[in-house]
Amino acid sequence: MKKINFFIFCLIAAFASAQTTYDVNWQVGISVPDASFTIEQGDTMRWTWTDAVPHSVTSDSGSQEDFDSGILTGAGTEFSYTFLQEGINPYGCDVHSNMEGTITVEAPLSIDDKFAKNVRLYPNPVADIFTITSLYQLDAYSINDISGRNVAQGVGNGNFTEIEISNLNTGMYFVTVTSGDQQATLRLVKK
Ligand SMILES: [Cu+2]
Repeated sequence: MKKINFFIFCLIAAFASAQTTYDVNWQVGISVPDASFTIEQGDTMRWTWTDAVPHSVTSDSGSQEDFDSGILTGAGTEFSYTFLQEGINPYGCDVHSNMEGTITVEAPLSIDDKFAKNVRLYPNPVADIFTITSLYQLDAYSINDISGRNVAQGVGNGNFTEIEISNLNTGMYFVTVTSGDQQATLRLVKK
């Protein structure tokens, strides 16, 4: 009996430790990509009000799960929601129609998949400066041209890394980003 209890305890502990909380800075002007993530069942999204304007976090009528913070005001206000069902959850702010995003919930993903599905760069094509957003904090990036020659590299800056490439020739490049053991490569066009 004791043995079985311990086994169940371990099972619960292993399951619980796999769940993750992800942060969104919920503010006027947030872009759709910055408000959209692909997570897995059991993960929690946490929206933090980072301006002094009233907002809500409210699921759309076609959302897989229903969630609604109500309209709240004040920098530092938080709303968290744990997603338990696989599905697509478009949501937005009831006050600002252009504050919107989609939380896509999948069956448990590998860490590699989770990282790769949540790295984005914009604008693309880019003239001077582009931003890499990622679910996990970036450690480093490197940029190679199509012949594989390294043309730039540097350290990451948390979940938002801005990179200036006005000195590069126009054309296609491959941006490789790393976070811990995770790595992903994205295509970038310099115009
Ligand atoms: Cu709002």
